[in-house]
Amino acid sequence: METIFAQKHTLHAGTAELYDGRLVDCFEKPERVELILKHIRQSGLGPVGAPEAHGLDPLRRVHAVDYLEFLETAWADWSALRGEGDALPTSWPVRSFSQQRPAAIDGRLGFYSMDAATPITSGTWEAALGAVDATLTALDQVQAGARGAYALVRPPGHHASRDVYGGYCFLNNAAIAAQRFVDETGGCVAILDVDYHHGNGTQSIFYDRSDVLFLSIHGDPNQEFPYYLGYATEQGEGAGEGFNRNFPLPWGTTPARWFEALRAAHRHIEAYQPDLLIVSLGVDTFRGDPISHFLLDHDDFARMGQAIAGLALPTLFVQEGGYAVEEIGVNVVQVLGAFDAQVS
Ligand code: SP5
Ligand code: ZN
Repeated sequence: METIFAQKHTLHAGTAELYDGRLVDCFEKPERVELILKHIRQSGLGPVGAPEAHGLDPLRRVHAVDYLEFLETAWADWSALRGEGDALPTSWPVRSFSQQRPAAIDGRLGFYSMDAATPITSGTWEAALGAVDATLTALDQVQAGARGAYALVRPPGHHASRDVYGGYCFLNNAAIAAQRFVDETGGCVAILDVDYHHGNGTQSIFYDRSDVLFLSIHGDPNQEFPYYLGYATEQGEGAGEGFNRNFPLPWGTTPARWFEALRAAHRHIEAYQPDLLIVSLGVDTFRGDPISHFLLDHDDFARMGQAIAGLALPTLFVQEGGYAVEEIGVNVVQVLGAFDAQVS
């Protein structure tokens, strides 16, 4: 299948994140997608294309206008006061606080964010726009009849909700693609999120809707980031009742247990009969991932691609997490190559 890759990702390169009580090098770094790209070229998965500009309208269908304005201007406001260091929030409007937006940039950083692991830098906004354009260009290919397409993007998207960034995510690439497909075709979409972390942003964006089914297999939020969403009891609300499915799994989850959850998700997708499948493809379920605790091995990623192909749906793969940089390319190509082998 074709990969769409936005070179502009290099504009987003944070220095540090707050992790285990220390500022450490960002896990979400440019080498991630450069190494995936290198492995795609070596393995002959297919051509690599560039994104086409899709403008800001598709973003506005998913994200709040004030949030987009904040993201676009945050670096200028921050750097005017603080110089060259990355913008990181340190306080948040939690229970008992007013929910009004303060004027100070430090206050707005907390107002629009969920963690202190997601720096905003000089090029964050441009890089995030490039990721959306790449995702929508890959979607165009699927809408034009390709059986599958892959958006090789960063920053990732699935933790970003309508007006909150965090978990290394700013714009929800997969959600923007799903909304774009619904708007253009009137069809319905299933989003299968196989990243190790719960896709809280995607869930919340579509929580009250029946035209987008969201399913996520992830570390149990009782134990794992993002902690405050991703429980099995969250099944949608209003018109969306029954159109959200979570499969939380404990640290140490084996491939056998993980694939049981995938089969359960598979049955829900088959019953739903969507017109498009979007896969939020995080490979941080790998046993060697430095921040995660599942035990999938290289060959399990091929099994994953095969199983996804078995759904027999037009499929858009969107890159999310995966932090074992040496092996990230192998694991991604295992998924995509096995998908291609199964459908051809
Ligand atoms: C897109 C994506 O994969 N985002 C992941 C964001 C994870 N952020 C930090 C998680 C911190 C978990 N703390 C674990 C402590 C045990 N060492
Ligand atoms: Zn993740």
